[in-house]
Parts: sequence; structure tokens; C-alpha cells
Amino acid sequence: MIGPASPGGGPARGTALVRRPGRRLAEGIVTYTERRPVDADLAARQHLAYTTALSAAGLSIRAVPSSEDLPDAVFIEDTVVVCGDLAVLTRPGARSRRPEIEATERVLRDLGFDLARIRPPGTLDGGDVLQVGDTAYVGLSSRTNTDAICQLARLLSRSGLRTVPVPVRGCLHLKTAMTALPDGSLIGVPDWIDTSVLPGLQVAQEPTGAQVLLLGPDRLLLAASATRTAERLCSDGYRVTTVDISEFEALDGGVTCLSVLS
Ligand code: CIR
Repeated sequence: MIGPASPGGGPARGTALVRRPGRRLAEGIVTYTERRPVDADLAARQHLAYTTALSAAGLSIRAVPSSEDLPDAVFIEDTVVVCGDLAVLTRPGARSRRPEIEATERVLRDLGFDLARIRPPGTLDGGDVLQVGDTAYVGLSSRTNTDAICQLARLLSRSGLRTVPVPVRGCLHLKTAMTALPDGSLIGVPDWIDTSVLPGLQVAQEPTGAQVLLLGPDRLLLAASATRTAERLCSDGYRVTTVDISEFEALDGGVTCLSVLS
């Protein structure tokens, strides 16, 4: 959880950690999409609209200082896994992203989190960790390895969570492929994950991935690119807000990767 330290001890709840994109955003890593130009001004406006949508949902925003030297730092989700008062600093699979951890760590320390970290030879991106109730699904992906999954499983077991590794293929992270709805059901793109280890998966066949961020018991934030999923979830009775994040999608980013929610 992220927020100002609470009077009762431990960090306060209901906060979103974000990191503004820098001017060199276009130099971010591209693995699964064809590289195309990224408009830094448009990206800045899209990021502001994203942050505004989080505020409108009642979250208080805590910004980690942006960095001009780290093009992928806007994808802050990959730097930490938060579970209650515990923040597990990751060790990103892409070496160029490892310096991003420092600024996240400083803010989390300020906020009073209990800090732990993934150690070598483990590599883990936060985008591979989906917590649903007392289960943490962790993508075994091109960025996250088995060693890190074992380390994370040990850390999360102290908070009563069980860890289920989920092989991921054809997309960057587990949360690109799948996310959870407020009732705990899973939704995503079955071609990109090993569904045999999952209790069930509603199909959301979107070209850019699962693209659903849970903001409350009936409130969801979706990427504007996920049009069919947005229509379906609206008709299922959810309050759906959409945001255009095209400039981040161009760098393999999705709607969850721009924040860490508590
Ligand atoms: C990368 O390749 O690391 C970035 N360009 C995109 C990271 C997206 N992160 C996420 O979906 N959690």
C-alpha cells in the first residue's frame, strides 16, 4: 500500500504511486510491438489524464521524481510489489531498468514500508505479479525467472499469500495477458498464458492485452484500445473509465504498468 504514513503505524491506504514520463520516453524498450515513433508531448498529456482518472476514483497520488536518463521509468509497476505493509523491490529482467529501483525505494522508505528485495540471480518485473485474494499469480516470462518467483513466494507467504507461477508467452508480462475483476475472476488473452494452472479465465481478445485496472468494488480503468472489453464490462454493470495510452502501448506498456496502487 502506498500513501503517507498512517497514525496507527505502517503506510496509509488508498494511494497511487506514479512517475511522469521523461523526454527520452521514445527510447524505451520495445520487444513485442513494432517500434514506431512516440510523441513525448502526447505521452505527457496521456499520463496526466491517467493520473487524473486515478484521482477521480479517490486515490491520492504520490509522484516519484521522474528521470530524464531512464526512458522506461514511467512503467513504475515493474519496480515494486506491494502487499500490505510489505514492499518488495524488484530486480527487473532488463538490465537497463535496474537503476529505476532507487527512486521508488526512497519514496517507499519515506512512506514507512517494510522493504524487502529480490536478489540475484533472481529477476522479477512487477508487471508479472497479479494478486487476487490470497493468491499471487506470478508470470514466468522473459523478464521474471524461477529463482525470483521462489524468493517472492517466501516473502509473500509471511502475509498468508500462496504463489502460483504462470508461464507467459507472446507478450511481455503476466498482467499484459491477464488481470482480475472485482469479484476475483480472471480475464485475459488465453493464447498468451498457460491456462492449465488457472481456475478459469474469461476471454478478452484484445490486440494490446488485458488492459483492465481495478479501481474499486465496481470501478475499472481500461485502455481506450480495449473497446470490446470496455463494452462488455459496461454491460456487466461495472463503472468503466477509459484512457488513451497509445504512446505507452507503443512501448509494450499497458494500463496497469503506469501506477502502483495500494
Ligand atoms: C519494457 O519493455 O520494460 C517497457 N518498455 C514496458 C514495460 C511495461 N510494463 C508493464 O506492463 N508492467
